[in-house]
Amino acid sequence: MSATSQQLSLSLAVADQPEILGAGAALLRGFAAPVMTDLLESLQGLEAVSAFRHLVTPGGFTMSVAVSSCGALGWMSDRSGYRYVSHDPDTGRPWPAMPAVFQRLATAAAAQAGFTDFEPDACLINRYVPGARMTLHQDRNERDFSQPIVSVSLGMSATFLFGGMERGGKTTRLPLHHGDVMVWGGPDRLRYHGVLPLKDSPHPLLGRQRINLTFRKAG
Ligand code: MD3
Ligand code: FE
Repeated sequence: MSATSQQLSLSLAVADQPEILGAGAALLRGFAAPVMTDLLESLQGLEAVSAFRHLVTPGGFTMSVAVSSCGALGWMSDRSGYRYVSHDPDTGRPWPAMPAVFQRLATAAAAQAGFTDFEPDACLINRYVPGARMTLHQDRNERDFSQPIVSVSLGMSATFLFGGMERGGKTTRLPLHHGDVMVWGGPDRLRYHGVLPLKDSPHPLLGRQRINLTFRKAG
């Protein structure tokens, strides 16, 4: 058994029961804590290869969240639309490989929420600084909606919004903290969701930023 798998099964033994947010949605508080050192070290390596950048939406707005990616596919947006691409447009090179600790964490979290054998091929890395936000949207650029999405929160806390299947519906607020992991699948996979403007309360390890790792099976 690898060190990471061992640390993650330990976390299963001691973690609270997942908080159930919907039939296919679970919040695993602190699930990333046992692998945090590895995770942050890997993240630093990735940032050095494929830097964070602000993308433009199809509507012509520059996003307040800066993004990068790792894995076989990376998420991309410009005036012509949203899509996944195999190369970083800024470097012309393939996206950096998904670190083993990222992959194991995502697979273990999905399994904990009841989705076995989740094998993400894309990890979108979002960086929020104070004031940055993500307006309500659905994630529908992936090929297979039967695969869940796993999201890992790092650094400053944020307020996550989850809504229904239509844009205008009621939304529920949920605070997300360093080390929390969310899994969205099944009937909750296409829910509208977003993040309120980030408040300025520096984090001891990451300073004035929030990083969110979003794992998808895109291809
Ligand atoms: C619920 N990111 O990158 S992650 C995104 O915190 C995105 O950076 C947010 O939404 C962030 O697209 C939220 C949690 C998340 C991700 C995908 C979902 C929640 C989801 C897909 C369906 C429902
Ligand atoms: Fe999303």
